Amino acid sequence: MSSIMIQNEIPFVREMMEVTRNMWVMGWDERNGGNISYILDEAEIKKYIDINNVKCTYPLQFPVGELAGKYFIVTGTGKYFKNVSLNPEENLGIIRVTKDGNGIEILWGYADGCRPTSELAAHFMSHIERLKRDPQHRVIIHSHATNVLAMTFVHELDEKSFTKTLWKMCTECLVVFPDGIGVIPWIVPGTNEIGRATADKMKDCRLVVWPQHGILGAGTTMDETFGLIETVEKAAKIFMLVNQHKEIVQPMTDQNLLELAEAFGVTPVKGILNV
Ligand code: 2HA
Ligand code: ZN
Repeated sequence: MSSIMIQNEIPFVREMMEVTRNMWVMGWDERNGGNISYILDEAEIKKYIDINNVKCTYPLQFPVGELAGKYFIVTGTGKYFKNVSLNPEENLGIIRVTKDGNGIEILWGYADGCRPTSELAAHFMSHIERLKRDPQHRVIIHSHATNVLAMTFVHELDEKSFTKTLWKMCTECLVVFPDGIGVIPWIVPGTNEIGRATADKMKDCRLVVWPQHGILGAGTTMDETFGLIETVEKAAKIFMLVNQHKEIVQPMTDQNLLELAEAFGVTPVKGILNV
């Protein structure tokens, strides 16, 4: 069996191959756009790789003591989602945060010598905040989802208003993300600053929009996290389609949203509905 076929058999590598392929096919992650990190259990990794064989170690600019000893599979910096399923060992890596939280150890992958995503600060800082909220949290996905990005050019960037518009674009939205969407100001990508701003929003919600850039989603599984972004992207697409017309003739009302929340037993984040 070739090494690619062996990698196909590893469930978490397979999940990364499938989700990156799907996101590329959706047209959301052009070139090296987008990145994913996924927390793995040591017991699961040990079935497939030697966790004592550290290929290399390097320091982090931002200490992450809260993640010390944790394992992740992470897309490589500069790598294309298009190519992950063709060559996972070159485009993905498995890393472990050092015991002091000041560095990472590469255990597998990045075969041509690359490193984890340039957005590692945003990923790690967001993982820390989401784990505080939910010990089952595992996945952060960043994507250049097309219509979300487009919407940030034409919709006001107030996060309450942004959330409400999306809730009203598809009936399922409020049920899928009752905790709403955080929106940060435009910040240079790949910096600790964008990481900090994103993670601050992740304290209260699982979706953060980066204006004129894309979106981050957080979840307990790959499917859930992908599904969150997919739902927002669909709603943003409806918004962009509807927005080509002068006015919405049949809007969803705040009362509709309230009834929906009651029917599905979700609690809309406070301060958005006026009923
Ligand atoms: O991985 O998407 O935000 C490239 C990017 C940076
Ligand atoms: Zn990006």
